[in-house]
Amino acid sequence: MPLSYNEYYNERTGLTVGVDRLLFSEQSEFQQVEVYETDTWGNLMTIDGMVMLSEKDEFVYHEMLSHVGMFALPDPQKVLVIGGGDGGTAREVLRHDSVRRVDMVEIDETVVRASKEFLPEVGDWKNPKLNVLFEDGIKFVQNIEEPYDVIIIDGSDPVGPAEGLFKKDFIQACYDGLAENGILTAQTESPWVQGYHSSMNRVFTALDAIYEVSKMYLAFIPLYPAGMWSFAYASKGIEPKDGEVIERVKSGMNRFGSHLRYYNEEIHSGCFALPNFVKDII
Ligand code: SPD
Repeated sequence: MPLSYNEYYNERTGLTVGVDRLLFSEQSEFQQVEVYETDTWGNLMTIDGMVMLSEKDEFVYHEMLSHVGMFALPDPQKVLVIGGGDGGTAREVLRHDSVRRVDMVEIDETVVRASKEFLPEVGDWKNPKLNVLFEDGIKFVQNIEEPYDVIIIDGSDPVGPAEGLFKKDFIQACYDGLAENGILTAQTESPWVQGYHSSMNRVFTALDAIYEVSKMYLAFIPLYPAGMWSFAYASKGIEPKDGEVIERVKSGMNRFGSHLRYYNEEIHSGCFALPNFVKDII
């Protein structure tokens, strides 16, 4: 019988992907990291049995996690990515000419090693502006000395090492580590998975309390539970749909929009529209 990878997000309900081979499997100090060759989605990385990315659909997540926040500022120079060990978020951030340095703080070197070998197109690893640090992102943000223009939280799900990324203390430390007009974006799980509602609610309650502006936005990612994914945008004052921001998105699309496969000006404006059942969660 052909092999399948299954991720169950509610007892017997979940996602099935046809698998041709297991390419990588390692229990690191933190988590079980695996990469499969699939019949439909290219190579697929999982952590503790949950899909992190596939070669075919990763562009949606990484473009949305990066550009929605990056375009909010006229000149983002210093960017911090917490997690993001596959390199996809940093790759998108580095498309912005104003960026001078991206610090990517990944707790688990296994993720970077597996990505470089089996998802080689995802990261822009040779870019001299990329600085990879193998540290605990939660501790890192507590000791930021030179503030960042943008902080992006690209962690795994709120179980295991990423649980603390959904807590108020961490969200406050990110605020303290941001420059005057700083922007935060974060992945905040699928609105269809009831088991994550309390984490989602906790994050948005903290963001509302700490940041001047906080909003949820959505994208459609086929290999994540139920295909709908939420993200947080928070800032010290910049509204994501201000006229100036929209103008910047337009001019950005002229510069590098042809490399993007999901994000565009219409998506930027539309992604903040939330269905009522999603509003109820937060
Ligand atoms: N259940 C999926 C959670 C995915 C969060 N991060 C993915 C990492 C991709 N850079």
